Amino acid sequence: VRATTDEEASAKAAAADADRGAPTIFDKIIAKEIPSTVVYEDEKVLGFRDINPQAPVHVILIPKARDGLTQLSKAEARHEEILGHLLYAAKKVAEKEGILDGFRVVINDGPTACQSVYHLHLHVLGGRQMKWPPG
Ligand code: D5M
Repeated sequence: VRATTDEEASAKAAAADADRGAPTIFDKIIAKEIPSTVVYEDEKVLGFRDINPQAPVHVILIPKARDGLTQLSKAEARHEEILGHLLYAAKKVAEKEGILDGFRVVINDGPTACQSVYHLHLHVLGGRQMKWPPG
């Protein structure tokens, strides 16, 4: 049995909280109870700078209403519209941030992928040469 990293352990704890329907830090960001640097906002989604950026541009894009969408694997038919809205918003973020020439959109799903916040979110990354495969 290999050692579990801190990141894996906290991802598992967060998934357990999500199963109980617990709110996340993103609810506080949406309510402006904690500060964030907003780069994109419309009636349905909010985009703000990641607190721990992995690239010169690293924006987190979330639906304002979680509506059961703790992670992509919980998506249901009713979420189709917001999922499309988020992806198109990711393009608008890339445009606003000047990285349309090359950017990456990531969704970490579940503890195995090290998802740490259980409110669906897209990572929009760019501003440097990206590598493949990701870690
Ligand atoms: O990514 C969750 C991301 O959320 C991770 O990259 C850090 C970011 N994060 C967490 N808290 C904050 C605050 N308060 N402001 C901005 N960004 C934040 P995951 O895919 O779940 O690993």
